[in-house]
Amino acid sequence: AIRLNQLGFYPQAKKIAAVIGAGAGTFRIHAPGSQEAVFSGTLSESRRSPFSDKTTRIADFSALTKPGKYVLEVQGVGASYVFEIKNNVHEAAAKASAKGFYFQRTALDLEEKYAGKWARPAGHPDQQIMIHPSAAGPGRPAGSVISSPYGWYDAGDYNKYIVNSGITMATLLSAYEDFPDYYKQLNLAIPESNNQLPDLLDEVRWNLRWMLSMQDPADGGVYHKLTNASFDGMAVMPHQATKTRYVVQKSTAAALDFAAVMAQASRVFKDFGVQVPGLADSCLIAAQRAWGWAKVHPAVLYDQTSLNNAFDPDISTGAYGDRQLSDEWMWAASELYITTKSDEYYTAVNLFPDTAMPLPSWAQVRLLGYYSLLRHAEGLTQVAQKDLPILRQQLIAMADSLIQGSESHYLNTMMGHKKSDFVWGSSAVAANQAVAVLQAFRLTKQVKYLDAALMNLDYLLGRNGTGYSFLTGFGSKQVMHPHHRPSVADQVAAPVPGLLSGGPNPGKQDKCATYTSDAADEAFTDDDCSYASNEIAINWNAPMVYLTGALEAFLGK
Ligand code: 9MR
Repeated sequence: AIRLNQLGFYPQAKKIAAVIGAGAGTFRIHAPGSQEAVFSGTLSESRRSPFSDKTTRIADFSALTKPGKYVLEVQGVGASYVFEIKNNVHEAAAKASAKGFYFQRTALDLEEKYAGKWARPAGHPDQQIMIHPSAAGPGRPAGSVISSPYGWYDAGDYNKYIVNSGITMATLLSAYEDFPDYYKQLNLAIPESNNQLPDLLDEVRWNLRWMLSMQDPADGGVYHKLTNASFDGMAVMPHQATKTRYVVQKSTAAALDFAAVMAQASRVFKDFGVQVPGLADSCLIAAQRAWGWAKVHPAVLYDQTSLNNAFDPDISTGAYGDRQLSDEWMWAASELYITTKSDEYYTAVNLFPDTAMPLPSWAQVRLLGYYSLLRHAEGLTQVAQKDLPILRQQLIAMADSLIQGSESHYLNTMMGHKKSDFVWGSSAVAANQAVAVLQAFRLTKQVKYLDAALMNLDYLLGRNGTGYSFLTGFGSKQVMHPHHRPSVADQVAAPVPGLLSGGPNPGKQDKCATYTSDAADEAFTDDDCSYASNEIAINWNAPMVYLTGALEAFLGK
């Protein structure tokens, strides 16, 4: 009943627990095994979850700053898990969530010295990929074969999707652009750790090389995904999953997301011309060609139903079928403009059609471009200068509206004000809200934004309606059975670490029998049948990397 960040708290930062079902009264904090209180306080007034109707009271022990191990106790309710107050309290989580991408790598043996007990043979070399009839083009007829190796598995399945790689890569590259000093020293213990590139960028490069191979050299178009015709069974290790793989139809969303990522990657890797000669130039050329293809094909949607009506074999894996591309245009234009400083990209698209500031997701990438414009504001040309102060204000207003109401909220988080926060992958909503307010913190240095980001990290690590810590391998009440094929198939009891579970989703599209609640904030089951609430995915891990890295960079010592 006592929900708190199960990893713990920074000595100098805000410290909150939410106590479910508590009456008015006090709470005490003591060392494990001791009865001597080192801190005591009064619980807040009662609040109510609008979803489950449960009541909570908030215990605020921010004033306890002394490092150590503690237990929080409330009479009549019980005691919390043991938690710590210490410097760098999220360092291990920051490393593990980035290392989670290493565990998702295709085409590489995961050796024991890097992967520990999760060592496994390489899966999916992806050097013999069929051109699906929907993807046929000059020089690449249906049934011909291309090589498209490397990259990460998208999620609990073994396919590789350009659209979802888009926001994922942007979030990781942005973490690097925002915190280069932090990432230059962060060692992820991956095979490339001893080279001269920051480890996070080595990891990004693994997927970048795959993405580059998804562009048709003939016309610059980008295949929407590389996939089996249908999902594999659950108890299959990567190297055992050997079904035929295809690249399917090119799409405008894929081309634009690809263009945006390549443009951003180009400027990031430009600083490493000695380590990765030519990569920055290759990325920029690839970005410009994809943009050129999109201009000629501005509205080619990926619609799996129509594709299956027209071509064989049928494809039934993840669609990532966005139908609204204005935000993809804004994002690609922004990134190409920032990297090239050519005004033609800035003016090619209406970057500010209205004042909406929608939270990023795979289907909504407008803010990825806005974050980048603000990040690089100082170096931009005249054409952008009139817009930047307004954009800055809008971003701050968005952060303010995310924060608004948190103080009286039943968890004291930004997450969970609205039922619509609990979508498929709700953990990424919490993480992306935090990334948004961290942009406001970078712009203003107002601590309320940093606090709000920390509150949402607390949500992900235990202060939530389920009581789970959603990052595998971390916390006292851990997710043990994510919908993640290697974790199911590998005979190791613990799941692959550093992966963020999707989190509560009242949609329950998987129809698993083991859910115990219909409430939006509780509709979660730690069962590998639950792809709708307990899968893991690269686009959810990436904002967790950003959030934990940012908090360590700002609050770690
Ligand atoms: O994250 C995606 C979510 O927004 C969609 O509602 C859902 C259904 O289309 O698909 C999710 O993405 C899945 C993808 O299609 C296939 N790999 C696993 C992804 C996470 O569940």
